[in-house]
Amino acid sequence: MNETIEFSATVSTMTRDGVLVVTIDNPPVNATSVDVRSGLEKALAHAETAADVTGVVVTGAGKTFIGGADIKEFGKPAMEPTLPDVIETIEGLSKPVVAALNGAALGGGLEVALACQYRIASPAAQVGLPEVKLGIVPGAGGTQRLPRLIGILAALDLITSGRSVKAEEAVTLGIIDEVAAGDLIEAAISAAFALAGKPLRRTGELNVAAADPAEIEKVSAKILARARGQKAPAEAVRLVTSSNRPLAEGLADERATFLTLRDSRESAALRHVFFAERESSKVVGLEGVEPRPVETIGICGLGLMGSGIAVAALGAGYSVIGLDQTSEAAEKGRQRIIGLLERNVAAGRLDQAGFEAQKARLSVTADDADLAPCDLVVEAVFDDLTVKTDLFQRLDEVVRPDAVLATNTSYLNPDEIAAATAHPERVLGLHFFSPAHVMRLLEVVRCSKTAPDVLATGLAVARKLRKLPVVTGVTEGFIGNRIFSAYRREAELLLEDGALPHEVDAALEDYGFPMGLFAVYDMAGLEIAWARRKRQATTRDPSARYVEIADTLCEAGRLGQKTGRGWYAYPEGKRTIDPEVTAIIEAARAKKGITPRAFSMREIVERMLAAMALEGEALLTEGIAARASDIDLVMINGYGFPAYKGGPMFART
Ligand code: T1G
Repeated sequence: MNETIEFSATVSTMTRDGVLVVTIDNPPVNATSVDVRSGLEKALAHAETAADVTGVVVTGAGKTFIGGADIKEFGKPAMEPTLPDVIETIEGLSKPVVAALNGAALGGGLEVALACQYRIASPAAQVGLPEVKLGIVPGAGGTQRLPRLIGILAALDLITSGRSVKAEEAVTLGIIDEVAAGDLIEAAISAAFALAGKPLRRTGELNVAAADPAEIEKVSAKILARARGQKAPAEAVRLVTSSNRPLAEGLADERATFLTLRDSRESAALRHVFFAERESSKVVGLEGVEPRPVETIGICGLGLMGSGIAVAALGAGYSVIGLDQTSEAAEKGRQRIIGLLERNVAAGRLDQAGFEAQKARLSVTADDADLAPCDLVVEAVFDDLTVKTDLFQRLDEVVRPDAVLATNTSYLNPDEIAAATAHPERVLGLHFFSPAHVMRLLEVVRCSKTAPDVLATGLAVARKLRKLPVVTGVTEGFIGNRIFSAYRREAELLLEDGALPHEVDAALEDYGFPMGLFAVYDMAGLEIAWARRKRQATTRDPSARYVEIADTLCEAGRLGQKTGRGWYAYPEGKRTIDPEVTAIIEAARAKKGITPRAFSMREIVERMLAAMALEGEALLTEGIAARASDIDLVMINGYGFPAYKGGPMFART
């Protein structure tokens, strides 16, 4: 190779066989910051004029090609050259430019690659346009060039879902030309060498393949329905479906749309969520603490929750030993777990070989002693203190003293469970959400005696399970259920003050919750909260306002959907407003002498948000949650709070 030329602090080149190899080195993800853009411009200008350069290869240092635009630069004044400028230079170069995708090419990274004349990837590479997940549309040609390469329907799917695809699928779709079998850079240099002097295939000059307008219409309608009023997916649909027009016109429209969305509240909220997710695993006091190694996970209680946890663990590569009270119950649990795995196979999420491998890593038993090999045991038995402490005391007898014990309790005090064991420092809470193999949120409960490496183990396992872990201190209901209780209480106060359940639900759904609170309540069943209220009755502040409506419903046997009636009635399974409930609410108001008044949707939402934020503040003051953004993540990933509103703590700012 020739000598290295540095065109900027992050862009350097070497020449080989007349091919200029341009490497972007801007850790952590080679984002296209201004230094990268100006370095690329200079390197490309050099390639254009240097007589000894016949072609160019663009690649990234480290494990990413280019992770996209630098999201931290959003909101700051734009600096020249812009990414579209650089991309125009790439596409207009008189010499072939080959993208050598050494890793993820996302957002602006894929847009750079799309403007190259040839794309070659290492097997580990992945490509995608995740912009909609940040509330924006691609801003450097993605919506115009991708349809030119792969057609409108495939581009619609990728751009409006934001999903990334692996190298093999990217070849099948036509996004990239080749997966390099051997050395990527060697292969890219050969490709550039072979293309030199030949007519260049410029993506921007290709025609968008004709597609069936009826099909486009159908797919677009589906996407818009799923977007629930979010702007970015709707704009992405508009830009992609109109890509069959002169490139310059499409690019100008795309850029203007991108800039407007970038400055929107929706995008600010989603960027907040992006950084919140990376922040949440940074736990004070755990820097440099090594997690304990975990290969085998024991799961006690193979009901719905335990089975879901087992499926998540098997999918992450762990061996699982399931324990239940009798061999019949254990066998039933095994069948349930296998049923869930089979569903993954049927849905195409798991292939036959994967299914066999996971099945082979699963065993079940009714004998405590069989849990001896476990590195971690998670209990998901009945939420009763005696049942759980008894189980943990039995586990003390059979598992190694350094194995970690986790309780999945929702409402019990895990400190009390830990205190009943021989080694409370190895106990923590892992609060999964149901169904545990689907829901991403995992509250990791730091008990008063939990050792740092035990907490680190909980986090490491959570990440391997591909969950989103949020650390919480001990309090009744942890972060999520504490806020949810405050939210529910406020909704019930609203009923007493004059709103009806369907009005509260309509306001919440209009705000972006997938389902209103009372509908959720009915789906989950009213009895758990009822039992809790009864438990708390003796300690409740008698001067605090208490709404009895939910108790009256429960006493009338209205426990939700499973009893056919709750906050709503369900004739033939269809949710309908029930005059009986309205009468109960009216009676409750009359009993307290409350004159009902009307509430606007906006007022309802404002009161609900304020109640959540207030409880969030309390959690921060008490040190239960480490940061406001953790609370946002919990509510978004466990309770249906719309991500594009940023969570209850972000929404109040
Ligand atoms: N900008 C700024 N910082 C970023 C970043 C980005 N695009 N991507 C990641 N980081 C930071 C992140 O906060 C973390 O920081 C560190 O990098 C490692 O990230 C014009 C408009 C590339 C797959 O949406 O999906 O292009 O916490 O922990 O698991 O159309 O990061 O260490 O301080 O996630 O190895 C589109 C977002 C932008 C890609 C790597 N691009 N990134 O995953 O590491 S918009 C994206 C990712 C755009 C154009 C537009 C992932 C990754 P810290 P990490 P990872």
